[in-house]
Amino acid sequence: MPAHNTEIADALDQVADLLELEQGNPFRIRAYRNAARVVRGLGTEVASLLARGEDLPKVRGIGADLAGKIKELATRERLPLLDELRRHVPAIALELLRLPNLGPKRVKLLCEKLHIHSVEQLHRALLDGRVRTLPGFGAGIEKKLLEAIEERSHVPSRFKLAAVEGLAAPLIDHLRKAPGVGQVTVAGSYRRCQETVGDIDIVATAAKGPPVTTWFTQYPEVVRVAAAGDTRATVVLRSGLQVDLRIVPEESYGAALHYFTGSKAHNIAIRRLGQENGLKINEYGVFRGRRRIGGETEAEVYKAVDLPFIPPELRENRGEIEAAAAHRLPKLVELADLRGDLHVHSTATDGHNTIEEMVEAARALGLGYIAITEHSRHLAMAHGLDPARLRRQVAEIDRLNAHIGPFTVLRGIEVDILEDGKLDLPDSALAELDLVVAAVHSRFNLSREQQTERILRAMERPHFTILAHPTGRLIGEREPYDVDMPRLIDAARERGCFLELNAHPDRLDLTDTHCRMAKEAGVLVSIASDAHRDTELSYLRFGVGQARRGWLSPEDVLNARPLEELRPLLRRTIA
Ligand code: DGT
Ligand code: CA
Ligand code: CA
Repeated sequence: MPAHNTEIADALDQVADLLELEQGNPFRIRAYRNAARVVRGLGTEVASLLARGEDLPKVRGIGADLAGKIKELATRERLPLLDELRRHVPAIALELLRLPNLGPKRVKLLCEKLHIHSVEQLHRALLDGRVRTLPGFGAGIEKKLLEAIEERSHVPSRFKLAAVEGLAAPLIDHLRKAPGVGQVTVAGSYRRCQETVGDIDIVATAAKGPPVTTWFTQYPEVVRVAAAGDTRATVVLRSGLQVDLRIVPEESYGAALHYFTGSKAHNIAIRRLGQENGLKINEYGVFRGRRRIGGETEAEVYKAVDLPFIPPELRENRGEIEAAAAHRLPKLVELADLRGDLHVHSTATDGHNTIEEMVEAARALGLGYIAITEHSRHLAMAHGLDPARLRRQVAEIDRLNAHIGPFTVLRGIEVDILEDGKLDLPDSALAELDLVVAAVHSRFNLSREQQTERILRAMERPHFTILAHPTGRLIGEREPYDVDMPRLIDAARERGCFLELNAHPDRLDLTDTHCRMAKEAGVLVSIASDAHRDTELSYLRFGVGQARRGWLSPEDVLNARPLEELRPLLRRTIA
């Protein structure tokens, strides 16, 4: 894709900015600014001119050299000069240049007079009133900069659970080697298995805090130490993820873990229960007056308010405290409860491993069955199956089942739900299968009414078994399509079909609240990896975390059933 004139002009302006920061030749700087203005004002796109074999119009002040640079930019070639300048100029200057009202002159003043090395330092200098003392900075600019910085820092930048897992594991390994450290546990939203995490909160125990906080801030991935004291520290990792560490004595471990696991709403409710019983509950322990009566374990915190232990995934103050008090907490599903996986791809469509390889990986995880569910022909990009290819795959699966021993490959499909609610393959083809996973992969923007009707119509088909990733959302990338979930759940119950909880960490679709709705309606949920390669079968663990947040017990989970109990459930009787 060729560059637009505005992009070319921005690059030229950037060169001018950087030259100015570097105290370059004023004539050269002016030439680049002039060229930027000219390009911005041109009636035609430079790229189209070049594509037609024409040359740039002759403009005063744009010589052969600059014209050459403009052409390079138009065809998206990199400008070596710009790369070179970017390397020389300090990163903070580049960052400051992106703020409103800050050109090279003002950036230079900030860096040289106020020694600003980070946007946070600029923020502090603005708040202290130091910035407005500089020549050329008035109250108006001060206000605009403050607004821009504060708005920027309010933009929620949350990390997906799987990404945090990858970042937290080596950090925890590092912390376990800290001098004098005892327990090291990740608390916060990560421990509650929330689908995204704002920052990691770690609770550690040690008799002496300082050696541990020092060790923590020396972790090689740390790019910034935001705060460091004797018992707490906050750092930012190279990935941008913030980490809060709290160090407490062993006797406070349970109380601190409880406090920093949250959620805040759950904590507040528990603390209020304590107050009603004349207790003070904080991150150091449970106290009656000045006497500590517990806090070494989380169980002691709950016991103090006459409650059984509440699993972290439930701690959102969404009824778990009442349920605990009534001894009606669900026994939550665990990874080990899963017997199989009902949504798996292979090389026949867009997967990366053969069916045999997927079987081996599933066996290694302790599963007893998988369903091969390739895409159907409508998904041409994924090389989806038509009836003939599906028939061949079914024959291949039958052959495989005959010699793989105590493991079963179920014959499935991930069939597209077409816009009119029809399925992408005829009933005659679907009738040959053990199960039909049906999915919306197109027309995400239908109205709520149309989208709901579309899926309900698909559910009417006699072989429809499971609705895959029921809302189509991709966390942080694509909003869910608009659909009436309570109606889908009701329909699933009436028709004997099931909903999928897609465990891919970008999806986690169903949400926790929808899982709970399905459970209350008596609709079973299939926790499925949607694996496209053997390593992705382990995504099931994220699905289990989400299912636990949705209060699901093993009885609520379709694939927590052994094959002989599963089979009759997959057979629908609607004709
Ligand atoms: P996040 O980081 O946005 O994904 O969510 P959390 O839940 O990890 O929240 P965070 O990191 O701000 O705080 C960690 C825990 O600390 C939180 O879940 C509960 C506890 N906490 C934080 N602030 C307060 C507070 O003002 N009161 C109480 N009771 N607890 C708090
Ligand atoms: Ca957190
Ligand atoms: Ca935090």
